[in-house]
Amino acid sequence: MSNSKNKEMSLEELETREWLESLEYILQSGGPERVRQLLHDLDTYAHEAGVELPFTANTPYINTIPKHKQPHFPGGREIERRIKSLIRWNAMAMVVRANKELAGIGGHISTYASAATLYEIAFNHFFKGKDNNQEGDIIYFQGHAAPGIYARAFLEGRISKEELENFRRELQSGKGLSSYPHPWLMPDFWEFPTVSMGLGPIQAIYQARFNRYLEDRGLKPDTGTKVWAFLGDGETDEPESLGAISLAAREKLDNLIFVINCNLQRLDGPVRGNGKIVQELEAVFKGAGWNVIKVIWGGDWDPLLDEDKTGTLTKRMNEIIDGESQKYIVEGGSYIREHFFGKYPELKELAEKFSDEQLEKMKRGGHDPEKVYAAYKAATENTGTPTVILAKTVKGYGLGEAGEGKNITHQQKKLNEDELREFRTRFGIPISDEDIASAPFYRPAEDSPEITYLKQRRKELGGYVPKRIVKHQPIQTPSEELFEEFLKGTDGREVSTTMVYVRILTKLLKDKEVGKLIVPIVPDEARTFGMEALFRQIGIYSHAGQLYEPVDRDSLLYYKEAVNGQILEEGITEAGAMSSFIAAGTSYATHGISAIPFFTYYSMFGFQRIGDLAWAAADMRCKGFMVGATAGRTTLSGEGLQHQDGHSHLLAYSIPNLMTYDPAYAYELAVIIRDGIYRMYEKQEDIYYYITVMNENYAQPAMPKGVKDGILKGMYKLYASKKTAKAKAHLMGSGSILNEVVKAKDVLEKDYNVSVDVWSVTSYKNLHLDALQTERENMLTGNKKPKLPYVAEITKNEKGVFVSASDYVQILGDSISKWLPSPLQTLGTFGFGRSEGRDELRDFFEVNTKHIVYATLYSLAKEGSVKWETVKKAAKELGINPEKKNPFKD
Ligand SMILES: Cc1ncc(C[n+]2csc(CCOP(=O)(O)OP(=O)(O)O)c2C)c(N)n1
Ligand SMILES: [Mg+2]
Repeated sequence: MSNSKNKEMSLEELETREWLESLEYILQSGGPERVRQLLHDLDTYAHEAGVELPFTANTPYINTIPKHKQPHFPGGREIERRIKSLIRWNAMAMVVRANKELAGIGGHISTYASAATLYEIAFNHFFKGKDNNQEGDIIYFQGHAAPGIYARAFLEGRISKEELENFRRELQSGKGLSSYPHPWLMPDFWEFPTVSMGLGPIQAIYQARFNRYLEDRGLKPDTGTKVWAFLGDGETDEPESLGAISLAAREKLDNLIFVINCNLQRLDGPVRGNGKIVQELEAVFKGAGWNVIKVIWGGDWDPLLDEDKTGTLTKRMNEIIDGESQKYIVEGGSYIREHFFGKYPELKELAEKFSDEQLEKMKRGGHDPEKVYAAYKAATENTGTPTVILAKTVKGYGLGEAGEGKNITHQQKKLNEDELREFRTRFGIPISDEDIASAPFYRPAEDSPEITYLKQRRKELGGYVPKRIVKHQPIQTPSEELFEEFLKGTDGREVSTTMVYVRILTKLLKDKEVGKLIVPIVPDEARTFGMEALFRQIGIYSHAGQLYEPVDRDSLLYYKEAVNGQILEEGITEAGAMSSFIAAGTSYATHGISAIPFFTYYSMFGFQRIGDLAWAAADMRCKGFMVGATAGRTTLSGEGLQHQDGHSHLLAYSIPNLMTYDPAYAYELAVIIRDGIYRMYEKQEDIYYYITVMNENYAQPAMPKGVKDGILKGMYKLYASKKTAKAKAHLMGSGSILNEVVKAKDVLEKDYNVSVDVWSVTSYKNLHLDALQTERENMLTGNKKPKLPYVAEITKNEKGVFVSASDYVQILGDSISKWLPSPLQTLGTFGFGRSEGRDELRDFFEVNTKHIVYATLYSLAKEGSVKWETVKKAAKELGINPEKKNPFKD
């Protein structure tokens, strides 16, 4: 190197030193805020001068809260450690015992083993309970950690030994415990199903937002309740886990805390072997505007960090990748010395003060109660942003040779005697060598210091968690009068069921009793459904209010955002909107407020897109109305293959407690919605609703007498033919296709001398399930005089053929054919949709008038009441083409 180069280098060094000294001076004289301002100004200056600065959203790979800022730990370290050890033991034992009893029954040991400290600090110091009418925290426990939560409840005396014994054996006599958090199965215990990964985090975000909504609308006070979501680091791969985090920051949800257990492993192996999951998540959450607290190193590392004057230790911490971190756990002390500390002489020297055993025992942050406490305290006191705690832990912590840090650990369900003994000794569980093989449960005496402490802590925090309590009172169903106008028909005025639905919703919103409880939810489609009048009428909820003048301020229906707005306009996120639906639909339990959500969306983007959330809603005993608009494969014209829905009712069929309806007329819709409110909110049934509404305009008829019961049960006779003829047909229609059926009746009666009765089928699911249940009952009771299912009962005296047509797949109609008095010909819309007009689509899918007429004549010919020549002639007259494209395949 030349002399001048040397000189240049030292000049640079000199310059750097001068700058640093100035900065140090500013720090001393003006404090951190002034430093921040100065750096910001420098940054702006550099940008303006065209200097591109490298972007990083990361801080060094060390704890966010340094030792000197750590608060005093108020708990009893030793007693809390003993309690935690007992819970660890029982959680492990319940899995081991269950699998001994019945091989393959499953369960997870290592998830809780890694998360025990994260939970115990929260249980002993943070989670608020619901006693004395306190609101309590809302906690999403990681599904796979369930054994630990049960084991704690066992120590608390809330779960018996027998129940622990029946972990994953829910069908045993005596109570069992469900594998994961399922409110459906344990309605007094679990509140939120989390085990389908990703659903917990997104639901927690919208829950926290819904809490704010209730507060801003004056439906509940702000009591400082926190929403906690515990999730795995592998779980963050799910799009739902991270997909809504920007909303949480935008809405300033400082009532929300994510705790991500970064044990670096998922099911098969490392989460980011070649990178660092903690750093990756830090950047993602920081970028989205969250308060990020990293808890990486335990207190054992603090003295080392103190001694590290050159920054080499931090540098080394920054260098290592997760695959290496995992290896340190599996290989132990001498390996850590050689491979972690051995890289730099300063670190090697630092490590010499410690034995291999000491190095091996140096904890990760997520296993250090004081570090975790500090993080939780900071999170609960943080204002203005949501917080995520990224806690580094070891998967299978304490399992030793049985799986600590090993790739197989997630699936480990069995420990041999040696491994059990080792576990026992490591955590000091008072179980003798003779007893160890059976991994017995252990609960100290009721008056032991452990039980006393644990109970006292929970008492001070407001009672045990998790606990699901339903506090709400039944509400009065809106009066018949409110719905009366919809029963009268429209006197020839053509309106769609979507328009009718919006009108019903509008009236409900004005109702004294239920109006304020209605929560309209839309994912950016309100205008599509003609709901924009609601914007102005009830406002769009926005915590910030409306900070701008909307461009359409002069119009009657302007886009009004308001702090007390009632509509949740979620933007283009069906998953988010569904999460809001769940928060609202379960608020009768979470808050004791019977919110009635109406989630209106493009029916195609419902169950198909967010089916798993709909399943979780069912598990949670969620209530409310999912309203699939622009429904019907041939009714929604033009939109084509991706939009035209002919199967959402099939998908909805699969959810056991979901009521589904495909109504055709205004009065049907009105009857169904009123009954829905009655059943869910007055009678308090744990069901929810899926109703499709269409955008085809037609005259809405008045409600015939005596059909209410049939509408609700799923089928009623709409028209009885006045014609007498040899040929008799029964046409069944649903949704807007019922109109095609009615037209077909006229053609058949006029042109082909057939007597036709028309039936409106509002719910094939109801009919089918009723039939299945009636038959089951007949069979199990060996009933010699079997009861008839509803559909069989109402059709038993009918003669002639049956033909059904709907805008949905044929299997719905076929599902009830067995209970009809004669064979059924089903027309439906199986296949891919097309961009086309309504008439063309109906012709393509063979659900229009002409195909219904033809199918009826064909059925009658098969039956023998119509001649085959008539069928041939009709085919010609109607223009039936046997060579036509097949909608199943084309
Ligand atoms: C949607 C979904 N996909 C897959 C699974 C199966 N599964 C259960 S646990 C697990 C790994 C979990 O890893 P992580 O989130 O890191 O949790 P840890 O047990 O390590 O705390 C997987 C893939 C699931 N429960 N849900
Ligand atoms: Mg993990």
